[in-house]
Amino acid sequence: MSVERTLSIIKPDAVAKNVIGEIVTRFEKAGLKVVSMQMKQLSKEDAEGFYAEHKERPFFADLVAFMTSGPVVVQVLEGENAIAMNRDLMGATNPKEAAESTIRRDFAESIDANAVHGSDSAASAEREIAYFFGA
Ligand code: RTP
Ligand code: MG
Repeated sequence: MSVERTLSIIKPDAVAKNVIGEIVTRFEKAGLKVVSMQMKQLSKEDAEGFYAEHKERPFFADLVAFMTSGPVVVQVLEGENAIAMNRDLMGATNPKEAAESTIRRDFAESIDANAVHGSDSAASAEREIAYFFGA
């Protein structure tokens, strides 16, 4: 185990639902520390660059449209095993498949409007943190 940093985004659906606080509380209760945080309206270019790995996928245009549909909260979480811990707290991409008591099970509406993003590897975390917060 090691102390890691990971990028988390509270997506437009969760911001609109007024559950920023409830989601952040889950991170904090699990021992993850919020070390940077910014509320931001993503531009089309911001969202396309962030999700560039998915640009050939059929859902890319919908994903970019959704991520720019309202403000998001972008944050860096730090803690033991933060990358995997955050993915566990989030639950599966499709909220219908997400385990009980996960963020997506409790707050997400659909595979598109799925409440949160979390880096999926150490390499992604490094790239994504730099993308929003610099080196
Ligand atoms: P995220 O990157 O947002 O944390 O989500 P994830 O790792 O769980 O899922 P990923 O495969 O990276 O997909 C990014 C986002 O694209 C949407 N998606 N739609 N219709 C589909 O089959 C489909 N697959 C993925 C989801 O909103 C997902 O969060
Ligand atoms: Mg992903």
